[in-house]
Amino acid sequence: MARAVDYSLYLVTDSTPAILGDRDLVQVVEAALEGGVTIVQYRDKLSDTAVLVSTAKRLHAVTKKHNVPLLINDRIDVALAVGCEGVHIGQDDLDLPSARRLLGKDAIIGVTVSSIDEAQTACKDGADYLGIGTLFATATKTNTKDVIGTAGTRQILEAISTAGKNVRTVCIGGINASTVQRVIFQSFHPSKSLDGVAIVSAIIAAQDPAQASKDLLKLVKTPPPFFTEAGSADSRSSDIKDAEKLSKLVKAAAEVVQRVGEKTPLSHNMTNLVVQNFAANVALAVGGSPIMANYGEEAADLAKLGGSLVINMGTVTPDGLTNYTKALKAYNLAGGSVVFDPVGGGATSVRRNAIKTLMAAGYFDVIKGNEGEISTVSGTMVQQRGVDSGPSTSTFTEKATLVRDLALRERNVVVMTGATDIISDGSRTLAVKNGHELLGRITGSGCVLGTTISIMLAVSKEDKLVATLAALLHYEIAAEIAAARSDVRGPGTFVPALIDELYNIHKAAEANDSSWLERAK
Ligand code: 3NM
Ligand code: MG
Repeated sequence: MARAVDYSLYLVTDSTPAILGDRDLVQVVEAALEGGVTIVQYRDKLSDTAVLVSTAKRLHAVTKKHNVPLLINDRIDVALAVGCEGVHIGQDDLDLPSARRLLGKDAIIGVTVSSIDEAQTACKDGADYLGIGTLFATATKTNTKDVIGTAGTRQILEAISTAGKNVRTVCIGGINASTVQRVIFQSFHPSKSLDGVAIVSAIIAAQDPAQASKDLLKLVKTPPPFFTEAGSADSRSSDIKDAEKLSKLVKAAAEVVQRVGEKTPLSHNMTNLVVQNFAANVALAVGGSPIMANYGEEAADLAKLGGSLVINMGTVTPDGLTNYTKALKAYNLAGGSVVFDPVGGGATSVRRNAIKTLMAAGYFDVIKGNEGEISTVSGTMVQQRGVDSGPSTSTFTEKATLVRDLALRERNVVVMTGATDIISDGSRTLAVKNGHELLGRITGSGCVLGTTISIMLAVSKEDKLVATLAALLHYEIAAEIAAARSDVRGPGTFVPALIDELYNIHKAAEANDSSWLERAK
């Protein structure tokens, strides 16, 4: 009978001074076991064989006391000498069938994999578990092959969901308290999920390895603050065309707009120089409370106020990027929603890199952009001119697929703005045809939509798609009403009229009047 191994919090050791310091490895591991690590791998690339064996024996004594398996990295001989529970082998180590022959069927054998191919082979050869990585670039191991992110991890999980049904999985690389919940959440595949996470430095290098392990285990066992049932569906359903479903969503959106009036949610904007004032006015007009704060250190305090954050990288700088990253982590930790507006994302290599940095630094509840920006975020190279969307050659279906797949990949909501806007949370994809041509004639009209989305999100955490729809409808219907006013003669007069009409809709919704929504299309 196969033993039931708990992979939830998998500790991989490191004896280098940079990580272990001058502490005794066995004491550090014992503290980690007291904190709750569920399996231990002794990984030591430096010591001589005799030291490996004696350290492994001491480690085995403490892991046995905690009833936790001990595996040895790479060295089958050491595992045999110690009589511990198994080994972990990399792609350049002894092959799995040979390791199995040497260790027998009861040994736990895990394999490092970084591609679908490697994962399928390891499953076929009878691995007990896979260590999937490298998840994020890490200073602990610099000679790793590929950084695959949560998206790559999920592709591997999907690929082995049948043949590797009984093979357990952990991921590894750059996992710590600020990334662990998102890693589990975003790697999730409905037909195969991770069994745990493997960690080196966040435990071994921690001041207090027991407390660090305890905190990590708790985070592993708790869904992240940004988790919602809505949109965590498992199927790639097609666009919603069913009139009844659509009208339900529009009704839910009306309730969101109304709720803003009761809550006056905070919208924390880290936005570009061009739109600061406009965005603050729009936030007020739609019933929110704006704060334009670009200093990342403030975010931890602001994130506790129940509002949302907008990260708009319209005028990105190195300092700005550091500030965005800090704020993103603070909101992820506090459970405040974050909207990402990757302005001009495809325009320069600096911006493409900024997108990569931010996407790796935290979780975005909503990503909003034009076609070029969304393509860049999803990884397609698009050379943009300035920050406006370039000419489009893709069909509506191609765009909708791009939006849906990105939402599935990130497990969030993606909005692609355009003459027809496309919104998806991966399982529900909708098109919104409201809006007016004058929105394309003023600056920042997309940026302030991001601000509007942030306000709706703060009062509709349970359904981010509905929040996003509410923002689009509120904003674009206001634009239509404003453009039709007799006092609007062009872009200049359109801006104040737009602010007025945003406010009028907010006031109407507050008074339970949803007649403005009759224009929704
Ligand atoms: N293997 P940390 S990454 C041991 O990608 C190891 O296979 C990796 O260290 C792989 O938790 C890694 O400190 C080091 O980032 C992970
Ligand atoms: Mg190895």
